[in-house]
Amino acid sequence: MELIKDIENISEPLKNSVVTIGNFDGVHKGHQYLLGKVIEKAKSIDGTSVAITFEPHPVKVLKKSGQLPHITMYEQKVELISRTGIDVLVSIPFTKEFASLSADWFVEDLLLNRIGMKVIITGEDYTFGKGREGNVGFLKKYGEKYDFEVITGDWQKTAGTGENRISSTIIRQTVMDGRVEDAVAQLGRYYQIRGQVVRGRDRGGKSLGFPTANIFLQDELSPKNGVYAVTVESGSDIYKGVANIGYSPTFDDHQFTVEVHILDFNKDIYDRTIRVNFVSRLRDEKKFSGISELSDQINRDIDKARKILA
Ligand code: RBF
Ligand code: MG
Repeated sequence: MELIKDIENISEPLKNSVVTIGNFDGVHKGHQYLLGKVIEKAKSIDGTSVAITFEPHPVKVLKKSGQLPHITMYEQKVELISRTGIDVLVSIPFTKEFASLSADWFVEDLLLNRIGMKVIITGEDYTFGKGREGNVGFLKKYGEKYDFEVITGDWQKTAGTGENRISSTIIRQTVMDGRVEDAVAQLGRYYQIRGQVVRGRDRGGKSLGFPTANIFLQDELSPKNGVYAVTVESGSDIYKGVANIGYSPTFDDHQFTVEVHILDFNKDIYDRTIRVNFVSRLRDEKKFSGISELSDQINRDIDKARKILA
């Protein structure tokens, strides 16, 4: 896959390009289905499959309270889109200025002149350009004038099962509820977070007997507080682990942490970026009467996790 971060770098229009546009947060089954359609169509006309996305997420730029936890941070999103087999990913830096460009500019300058669009595949409710003046009707009118095809569908529904649509909003809720097992069906993989290992209170190893890697999250969505069976990826290595998300109420820290105890592991991984895949929710976080009660419980968590991850 070719990643284009600056549209000025597209010197000549891409060949017979089949385009889709979206935020693709999560690159979930609905996105995967749509991207598959784009690839299939591009093959049929000997063309180029193109996904256009925005970074950062437009909501963060346009809304005052622009807080939206990401299902996938940028790097994971790019990796996942690349894995679908899309030829070109155009990642447009989303700014207020970009948002103020007209729908005419968007189609003529960006999609036709730069990207060489021959086909666009979008959702039925897709809108774009300043004040959302661009929509499917707008595209179809342009399509007749400039000879490109507009294909629309309710992809989130088609990709779902029965009445269950697949959407980023639904997945955010699923993860926030701690239902990480259900997220698998919607994402087509385990829910993952990525972050740098930072120094914690050094209590886990020394007094509890279970050292943990504390993970610094940017604005990535964290599953509901509690304890989970996880796998941990560090570079090309993969390990089993148990994660705890929350405030460690047994102690009086009142500090939110995402931490993972990696099984059968004793390396120093400070400052490394690790990836944590949530396989199964084990329990709620609890306040224990003392360190030994908590450590007994963590031993049971580990036994359970070993069985689940075996
Ligand atoms: N702390 C709690 O106060 N209550 C818990 O239920 C709890 N469960 C945990 C489960 C696991 C698998 C792990 C690794 C940690 C857990 N902790 C819990 C956090 C623990 O207090 C913390 O790792 C140490 O205090 C070091 O910061
Ligand atoms: Mg994530």
